[in-house]
Amino acid sequence: MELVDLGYDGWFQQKARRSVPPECTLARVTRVDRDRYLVRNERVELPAEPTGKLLFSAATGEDLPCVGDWVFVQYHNEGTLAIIHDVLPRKTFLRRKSAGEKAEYQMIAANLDAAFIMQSCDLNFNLRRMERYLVVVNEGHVEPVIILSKCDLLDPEGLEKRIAELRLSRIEGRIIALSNKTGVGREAVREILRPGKTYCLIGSSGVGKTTLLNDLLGREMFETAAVREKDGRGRHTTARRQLSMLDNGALLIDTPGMRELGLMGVGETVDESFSEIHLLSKRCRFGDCSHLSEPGCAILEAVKSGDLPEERYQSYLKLIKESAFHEMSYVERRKKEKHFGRMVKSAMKELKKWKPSSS
Ligand SMILES: Nc1nc2c(ncn2[C@@H]2O[C@H](COP(=O)(O)OP(=O)(O)OP(=O)(O)O)[C@@H](O)[C@H]2O)c(=O)[nH]1
Ligand SMILES: [Mg+2]
Ligand SMILES: [Zn+2]
Repeated sequence: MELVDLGYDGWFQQKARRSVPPECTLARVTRVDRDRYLVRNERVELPAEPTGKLLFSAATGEDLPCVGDWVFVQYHNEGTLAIIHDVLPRKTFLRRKSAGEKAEYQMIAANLDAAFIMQSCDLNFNLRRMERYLVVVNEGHVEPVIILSKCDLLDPEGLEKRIAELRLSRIEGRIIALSNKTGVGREAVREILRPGKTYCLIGSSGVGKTTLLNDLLGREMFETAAVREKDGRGRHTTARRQLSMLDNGALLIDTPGMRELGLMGVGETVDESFSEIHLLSKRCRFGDCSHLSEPGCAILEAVKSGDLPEERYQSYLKLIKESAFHEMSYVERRKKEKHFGRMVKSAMKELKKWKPSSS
């Protein structure tokens, strides 16, 4: 096997040339389990540990190696342990806000060619959540592919309706209806997977990410578990992020189901995910329009005239609010939260006056 088979290309080569630590060679991180790592080189997959220097110089979790990263390693103990000295810059990435008050990120995976955002057709289906995932994927410059899994649980009309709902929310890109049970959609997924390219499965616990991976591998390599009967929620079966190589040479990363996708978009990303609103905003009378109450606000006018679905406007506000907050300190945030909440409330009230039919 060569490094190109593991996804290495000219982009990384150029980055690597700049900064090779002495006596180091390249490997790719294939598993992260808390502070334990596996890396893979041309020959083997083996355990790895970051140097103390790398650990202690990491300002945030983002600076630590994550699955999919290219790293510089030195081999020890007769080649049975790799010591990670440095992480190459990331071409693309997925990251989420860490728990806690500080505005910090946690890496999910790096150097992906596409991300499969999976939602199941049952109770898990949720447009707002989909929008959040898309923001995260866009922000990391990763191409999204939406998978609606467990489509065997829904009749064809129901499925059409869900897809229409996604499209109505201006969610573009590929949508694949998949059933791991009947095999519907599996070929469509397979067709996307290219040798030497890296893909990642993300989505709530229990939607069938690992089941799909096992199917593609052709064997029950990783554990799966039934969802809870009472609410259809998953049991957080997958505990670590793991990269596997499929028979055709594609690289697929399975991730643990995320509880709540902390979002830390920059304004730009929100604009990308809400491109039609972003376009409208250029026609607002004031350059710094908050789109809440200003006269001449093109966005509010579009909502009033019905050109822009009110739902869509609300999720835009929600995202803007969240992303703006992350750039503030905690105390600032607490203050603004109240203020912003009041402004949204009064803007909504205004709209109701204009459009009594909408709710
Ligand atoms: N009906 C139906 N059930 C499915 C399908 N795909 C997966 N399941 C079932 O859903 C349950 C959860 O599947 P997993 O593959 O473990 O889900 P996961 O997304 O990996 O969940 P976490 O690892 O917890 O994040 C299992 O009981 C699967 O058999 C499907 O297409 N249709
Ligand atoms: Mg799993
Ligand atoms: Zn405006």
